[in-house]
Amino acid sequence: MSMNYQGKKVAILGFGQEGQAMAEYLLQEGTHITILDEREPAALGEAYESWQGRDIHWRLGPSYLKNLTQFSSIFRSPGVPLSLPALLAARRAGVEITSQTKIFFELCPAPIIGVTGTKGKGTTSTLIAKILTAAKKKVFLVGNIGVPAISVLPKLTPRHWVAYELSSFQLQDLNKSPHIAAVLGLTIDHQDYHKSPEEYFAAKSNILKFQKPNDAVIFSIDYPETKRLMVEAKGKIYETSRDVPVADGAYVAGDVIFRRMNNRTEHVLFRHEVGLKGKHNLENITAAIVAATLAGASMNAIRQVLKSFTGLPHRLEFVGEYGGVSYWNNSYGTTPETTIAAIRSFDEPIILMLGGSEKKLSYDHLAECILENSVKTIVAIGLSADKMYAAIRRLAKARNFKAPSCVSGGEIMSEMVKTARKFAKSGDVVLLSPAAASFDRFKNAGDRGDQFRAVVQQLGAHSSS
Ligand code: UMA
Repeated sequence: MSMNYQGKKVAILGFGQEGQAMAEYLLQEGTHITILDEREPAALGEAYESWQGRDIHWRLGPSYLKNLTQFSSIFRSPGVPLSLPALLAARRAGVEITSQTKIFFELCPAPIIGVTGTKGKGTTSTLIAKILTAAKKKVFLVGNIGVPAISVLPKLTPRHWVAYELSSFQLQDLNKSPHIAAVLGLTIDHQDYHKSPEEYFAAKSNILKFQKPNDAVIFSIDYPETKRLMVEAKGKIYETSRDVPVADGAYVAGDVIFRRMNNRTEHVLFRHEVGLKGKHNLENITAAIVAATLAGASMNAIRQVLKSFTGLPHRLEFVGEYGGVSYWNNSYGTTPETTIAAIRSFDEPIILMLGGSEKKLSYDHLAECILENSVKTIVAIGLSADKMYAAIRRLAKARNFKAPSCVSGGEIMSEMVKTARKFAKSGDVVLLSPAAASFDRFKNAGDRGDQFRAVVQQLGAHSSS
């Protein structure tokens, strides 16, 4: 028995990807499991159906948080806020509130490379995993990227590596830190979930807070909120920057990406040789170079992957060029900052598909970026677009600028793309980068991006026939 949950009465709170993987693991351990989820069986659908006949109990629907004190432990899924009053009350009554991430860190026999940041963590952890694979190391890519870590635990040995994308939701109650931690750019996000920006940054800091002196931490020094965490570092500090040379780490100077580690400065690649588009990706690339080097990857493996890897779906993904207009899917641009980074990646005139569900963020910086860059038309595709456009108009008026025009994209993706296409001329870019979550009109950000890609490709099929 690897954990003390055998024969215990344990609840799994949230039956999504992590909850199901946790249930699978605990069943092998002989735990008495109850599934708690706000969704009713019909809404859980496949997740409910496929688990019928297994030795678990269910408490679904509105009363799912009642009587939590009957459990000795509760495994919270990342999407369930730790600040739920019922959870806090259960903890006060002596119930252990834990998570899959915590248990994984407790039991993992392999060294972990953890990556966090407001954006870019998926791309960076993927790069690290790809480089380590190219360097002939055995590596598992897990976490927020969409692979519950517990599902790979039985396969791990001390000879493996784990590249772990960690969100603030997963880090929030962690009490161990990875051996190598990378903190990318931090800006404010998830104010619909976290109580305050402070709570969000505190959650992020857990990635380095419990490190040991022989661990390592990599900071993106271009971000004040990231730099601020340096005082908490216990391990050796490395830095990355896309603007200034660093003493120990990786950076960009002019057209060249450099690695400076162990008192040696080496030219890694020219910027144009790199497969990933966008200046913001230089932040991900420099962090991946340092992390992979610390894990023992060769320069050859680093160069090979940086040249060949062109990106993940929904993260500034090139979809196609039709009628001289190129279409880019940045559906994971769910914050103003990611949309700002995407806009800055282009010099061409942009038709920007903007808006989604409201997250109570400020849109002033986004407005500034839109006015100062090449956005010529905004296609409103979600509820928050009105608030965003109001910020743009307000700033344009104050500065005596002309605001780009804003048109409604309608309710469904095919209408949205058609509207964008109507306003695009040859040489323009159509950019889906909503600066907002997707829950008003789509299942999730992935669904929004998949629909965009499908509609655009259909458009391409028509235009070439
Ligand atoms: N639920 C409740 N009560 C609540 C909230 C949710 O009962 O208050 C239930 C829902 O009805 C649902 C289940 O919990 O049935 C969903 O759990 P979840 O939201 O934790 O989602 P999972 O499917 O377990 O996926 C989680 C991560 N989701 C979130 O953090 C919201 C996935 O990150 C991650 O890929 C997966 O674990 C594997 O580790 C997604 C994400 O949106 C991509 N992450 C955020 C982001 O990247 O911005 C942080």
